[in-house]
Amino acid sequence: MTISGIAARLDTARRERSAIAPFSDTDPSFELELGYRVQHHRRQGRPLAGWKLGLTAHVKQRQVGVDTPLYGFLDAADGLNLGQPLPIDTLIAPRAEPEIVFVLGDDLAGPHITTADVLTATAAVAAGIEIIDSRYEDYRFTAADLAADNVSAGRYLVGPPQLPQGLELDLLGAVLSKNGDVIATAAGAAVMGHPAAAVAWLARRLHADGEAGLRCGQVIFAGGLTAAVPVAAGDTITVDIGQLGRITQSFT
Ligand code: 0L1
Ligand code: MG
Repeated sequence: MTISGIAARLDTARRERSAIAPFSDTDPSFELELGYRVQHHRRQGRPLAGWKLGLTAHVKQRQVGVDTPLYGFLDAADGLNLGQPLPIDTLIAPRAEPEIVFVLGDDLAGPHITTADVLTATAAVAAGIEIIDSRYEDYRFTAADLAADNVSAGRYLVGPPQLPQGLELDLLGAVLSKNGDVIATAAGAAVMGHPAAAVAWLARRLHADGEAGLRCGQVIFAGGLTAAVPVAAGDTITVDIGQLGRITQSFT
C-alpha cells in the first residue's frame, strides 16, 4: 500500500470511528520510518498547535508493549476548552492520561538541544489531559503503526499556564483520578527523568527527521506520566499536578 493509501485508511478510520487491523499484521516490512512518513503526509494542510510526545514514560511503554519514545502532532482543531464536556461517541476507545505541557517562548531547533535549552525557551508550563484514541483494534500496534496513527492522538486539554521559574518539574507530583477515585500517581521525572528532557529529545529528533523544529508559541505535551485510563460516558477525569494546578474533563 502507498503512503497516501495508508494515510487515507487511517483518516477514514478516525472519521468513521471504526478501528482497523494494524498495518504490520499484513506487512512485516512496515517500519518506523515509513510510519513517520505516513504521519507527515497526514499533517499536511492541518492547523498545527504543536507536538505531542508518546511513550516517554516506562509505565506507558509497558502498557502498550512498545519500548521507544515517539512523537506526533497536535491539530489545533483537537484542543478542548476547560469545562467543555467531551461526547464519548466522537472517539473509538478513548483513554485519558495526565501530562506536563510546555508553551514555547522561543524557537528550538538543532541537533544538540539540551534540557537547559528547553527550560530557557519555555514561556509557560501547565497541567494537561490527553484523551488518546487508537484507530487500531484493541490498542494493538507496533511503533511504526503508532507513528502512522499520530501516536494515538485524540483530543487534549491544557490547564491555566504557569510561569516555569522556580518550578522543579521533575519533582512535581501528578495524581490521576476518575470519578473521585485515585487511579495512578507519578512524579514529573517519570518522563525521561525530566519532562524538559523529553522536549529536548523531540527537538533533536525533529532535526534528524529534516523537520523545521519547534516554534515559539507551540504547545508540547511531554508524554503520559502514568498508564492511560479508559473513559466512558458519565466519567469525570481529574488531573492534579501540584503547583501546575488541577484540571477536570468530563465525558458525556
Ligand atoms: O496509545 C498509546 O498509549 C500510545 C500513545 C502514548 C501517548 C503518551 O505516552 O503520552
Ligand atoms: Mg499522551
